[in-house]
Amino acid sequence: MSDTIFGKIVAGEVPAEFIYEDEHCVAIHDISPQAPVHVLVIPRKAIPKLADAAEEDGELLGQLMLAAGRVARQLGVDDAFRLIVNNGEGAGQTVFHLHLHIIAGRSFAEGRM
Ligand code: IU
Repeated sequence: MSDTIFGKIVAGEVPAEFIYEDEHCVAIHDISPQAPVHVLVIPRKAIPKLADAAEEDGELLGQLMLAAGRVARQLGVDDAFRLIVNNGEGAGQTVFHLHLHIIAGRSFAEGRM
């Protein structure tokens, strides 16, 4: 799998509560939430960062987005959520196993990322 914490979580080597899972990915609550809803969608396949994704990962990337929509619906935030991917240390990525952040439950003031 991978040596990262997320590789261990998807492999079941580190316990975590999956609030959603399918054949492509799992979703967990972020351990250090930046908003009332802060969920991570983590592919089972370990791709270090988005820029490392290959052509053959195209379907997986689509599946991750679909899963994010499902998780948002499940949590009742599908009307207003933000999806974030931090790519690379300079962008704040700390775990080098691709993941999507679902952020919701706070105001998204105009102009603020
Ligand atoms: P980033 O995109 O790599 O910066 O995000 C990593 C996230 O993983 C960050 O929000 C952490 O709070 C979160 N996280 C976690 O939920 N559980 C963990 O065991 C570790 C990090 I390490």
